Amino acid sequence: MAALVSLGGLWLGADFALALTPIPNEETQTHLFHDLDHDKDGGVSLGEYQDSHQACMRGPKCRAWLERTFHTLDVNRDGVLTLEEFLAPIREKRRKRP
Ligand SMILES: [Ca+2]
Ligand SMILES: [Ca+2]
Repeated sequence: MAALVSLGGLWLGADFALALTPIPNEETQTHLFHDLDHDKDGGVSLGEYQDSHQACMRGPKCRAWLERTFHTLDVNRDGVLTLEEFLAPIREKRRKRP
């Protein structure tokens, strides 16, 4: 019973943290996506994604994190982020928010 209460507390904590984290505006993210898409082909390649994070690319840890983030967003693993893939995490957060 105590474990259940503690689990309930954890979930409450997670919901609270989620509620405090601002979700980026979808319109802002759409603009960002088009900024990242340098050659305007409608997709963001890893190169384009890295180009927009020049400061981050100087550190190996940040660089690895950047690549991991890109591959996480690239759901269909074709090496290109579509607007849908780019916005998916925000839409997911919005769905989870009470
Ligand atoms: Ca592109
Ligand atoms: Ca993709």
